[in-house]
Amino acid sequence: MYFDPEYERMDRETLGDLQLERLQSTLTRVARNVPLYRRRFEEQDIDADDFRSLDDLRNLPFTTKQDLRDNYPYGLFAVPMREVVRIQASSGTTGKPTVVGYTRNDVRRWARLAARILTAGGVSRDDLVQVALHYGLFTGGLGFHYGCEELGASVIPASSGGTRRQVTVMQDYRTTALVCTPSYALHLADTMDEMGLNTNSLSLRYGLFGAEPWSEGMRREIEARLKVTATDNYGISELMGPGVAGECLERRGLHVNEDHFLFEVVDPGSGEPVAPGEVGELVVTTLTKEAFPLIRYRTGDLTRLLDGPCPCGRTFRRISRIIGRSDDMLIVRGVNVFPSQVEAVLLESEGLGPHYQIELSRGESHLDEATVLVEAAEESTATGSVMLQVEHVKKVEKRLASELGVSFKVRMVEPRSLARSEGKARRVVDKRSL
Ligand code: DLL
Repeated sequence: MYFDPEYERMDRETLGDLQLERLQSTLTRVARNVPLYRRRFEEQDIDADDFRSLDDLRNLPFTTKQDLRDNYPYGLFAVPMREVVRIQASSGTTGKPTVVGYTRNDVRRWARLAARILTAGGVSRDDLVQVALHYGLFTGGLGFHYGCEELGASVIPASSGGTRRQVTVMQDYRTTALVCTPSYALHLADTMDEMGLNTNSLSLRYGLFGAEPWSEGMRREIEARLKVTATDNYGISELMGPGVAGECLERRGLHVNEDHFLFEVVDPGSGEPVAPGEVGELVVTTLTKEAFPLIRYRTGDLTRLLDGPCPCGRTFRRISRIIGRSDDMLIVRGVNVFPSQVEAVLLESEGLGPHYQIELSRGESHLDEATVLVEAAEESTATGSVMLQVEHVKKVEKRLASELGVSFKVRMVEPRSLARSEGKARRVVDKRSL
């Protein structure tokens, strides 16, 4: 039931002492080894040795995604490259993804935290776990894979895609636990229907899902169709990947691995802590990461802290499901996309005006469908043939797919046909009902 009972059930006072001790040593290390932190601490007269209480955390500056971009690729590493045994990156998007390094200890700890989350979701060494998340720079596949091995479960590294093959593997290998994104779980269920397969003939019992937003409604549908107990898992590559927080079988919020991460919830505008239980932006400080420690990292994810004991016996605090994002990053089929990246491609393409809108929907297949409506440039409609327009559209679709790592459909519309706004443009219409 617990993978690390001595930590997962630690009394809160001892946990607080452990967190403070680990925070102090993290602060000392980043001040010594990471120029960005050394500079900031000096500027603000922060001395790691003065840290006496976890409440002092709020005096430290935030780290933002922009800081990570400015220091691309290795500028925030706190150890020499010879200590780094693994490189991962934030999902899919090109431009400047965030590169994350892991020491041997980081990889070991990551495996243990993933094993905790798997255990909390019902998986044991008796299970056959099909990991249908991408293996590669994305942290999902490898993160869960190492967690399964650490736990002693039998891992089936199916990776993502090849949906019919996934179903065949699930049936033939008698998979008992499935790990993937929630939208892919529904796509698998649809494919099973198409293949005429009765899910009762499968051996599935547990499903661990994450990497994208989903809802209780989606959970019910996945559980009913795949006959699994479904749990939610939160992670983010900058911090580690999966293994940061996850639900236990009570499914009353996601337990945070608090011995390795400090969570705060702040008002995205003011940066001040919100009242207990209020929704705000999740800010995380790593307590044990060696290669890539982060201090007060603004995740952009909106959630709230849930206090009070959980009947499962774990003492770690919980967060609610991720409610949304404070910035404009979109997650399309698990790939992070910023509207600004779409815009950059459109603006460089011939025959297109600058006005566009991104529409997101979830089709019958349950997979995200992304369409960019873009106005034809006035001059191109005056002079251009339909054939030429079709050609432009195809070119742009190709560029978008290669720049973003996920396909977007492009629909050219009449000049001046998209709604204009007097304030901020509404660039994204999200019709995905979760
Ligand atoms: O998605 C790590 C992961 C892999 C987590 C597999 C769980 C399972 P990134 O690609 O860096 O890392 O994307 C991180 O995805 O900031 C959230 O916005 C979103 N996200 C992750 N888990 C959840 C979740 C992985 N359970 C970004 N619910 C985060 C809602 C989630 N959003």
